[in-house]
Amino acid sequence: MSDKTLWRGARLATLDGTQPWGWVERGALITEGERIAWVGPESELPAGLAPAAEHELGGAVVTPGLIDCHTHLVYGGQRAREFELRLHGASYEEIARAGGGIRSTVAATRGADEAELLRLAQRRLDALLAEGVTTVEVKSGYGLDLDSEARCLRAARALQGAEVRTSYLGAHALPPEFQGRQDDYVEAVCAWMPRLQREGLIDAVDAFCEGIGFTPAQTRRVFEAARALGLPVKLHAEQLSDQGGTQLACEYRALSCDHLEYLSPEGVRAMAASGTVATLLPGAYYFLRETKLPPVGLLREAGVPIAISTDHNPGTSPTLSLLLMLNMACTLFRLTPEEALRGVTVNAARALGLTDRGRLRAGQRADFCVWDVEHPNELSYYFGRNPLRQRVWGGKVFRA
Ligand code: DI6
Ligand code: FE
Repeated sequence: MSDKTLWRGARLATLDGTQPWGWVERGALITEGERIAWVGPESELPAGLAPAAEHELGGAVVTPGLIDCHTHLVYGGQRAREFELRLHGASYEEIARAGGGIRSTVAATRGADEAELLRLAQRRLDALLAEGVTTVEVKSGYGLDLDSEARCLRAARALQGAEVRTSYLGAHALPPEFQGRQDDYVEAVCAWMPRLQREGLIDAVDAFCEGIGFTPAQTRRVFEAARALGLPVKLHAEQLSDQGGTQLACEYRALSCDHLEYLSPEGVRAMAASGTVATLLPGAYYFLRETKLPPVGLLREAGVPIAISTDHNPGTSPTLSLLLMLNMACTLFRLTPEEALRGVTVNAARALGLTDRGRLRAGQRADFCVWDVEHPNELSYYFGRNPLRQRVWGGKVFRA
């Protein structure tokens, strides 16, 4: 008895091959267990196939499962009050310097146990799943001591419904107990790393290189510690100012540099040379009312792969809609709808160091979405509408 499942009557955006969208007008897919066994035009389906199950999709669009490659999903509390203060005139940086901002979330996170952190994060993840997310990256960075960072990473690992990749972001902000001792804190972040890795809690190491975050020299310390453990790195870089963090991250062959509004032409060249993905975060750009655009034209010309993500976090991007980010990537950053879709699939996979997902191709994971649209450009066109019909994760079907 075959355990193959046949999906037919699909309009496929495979994002594979040389056609725009990797388009197949009358397509079919065969899945076997967690993998895609075959993809192509329905007219070329292998003969003698006896699938155990068959789905007729009636012309619905199928894309790879969506990948949200930059989130801070695990934290306590929320920051609507800070949003209000900003509307009364305070800036994000002023609030951060006055001990609010990230630090207020740190206090709420430290006060929550693992079960509570998991419950809150699962609710947030469920919103992402409802729009077709099948892989999500989750950062720590609101615990800022060994136990609290471990608790957050364990909660991330325990999330259900999508594959989770974790990033250790100990160097996110300075915790109050290290006030005036930034270098000591960076040493502590490095010292905790092997213990967290031994517990299987770290897939990559991240840092916030910024005037209100950590200096390039401190970021380098963190990256050295990661390299010594064989862990890949990524970086919050050039979000509020140009610190040259990107060039530094590229020395360490970073998987991705994220935000990048203030990225310089030298930074773009460094990314192209190291094969680093540019992860753009339109939610944070929008919510901070940033006006400096990331250098999309230069990134494109240099052939730097562009990913798009929610950056879900309570301070600068409280969105839980990756589809809305597709629209914003187009309206605010002028990406094309195809670039935007590649940004939440194949390039997002690459930003996580994953090569087994992000396209519809034989051998890839059977992670895909069935959409009630006629063309995948509609995914970027609507905002505030969710046309997901089915989400298939590891070959298993979840209805929207
Ligand atoms: N950049 C951001 O936009 C978030 N973290 C970071 O490094 C903001 C985090 C927060 O305000 O809680
Ligand atoms: Fe972030």
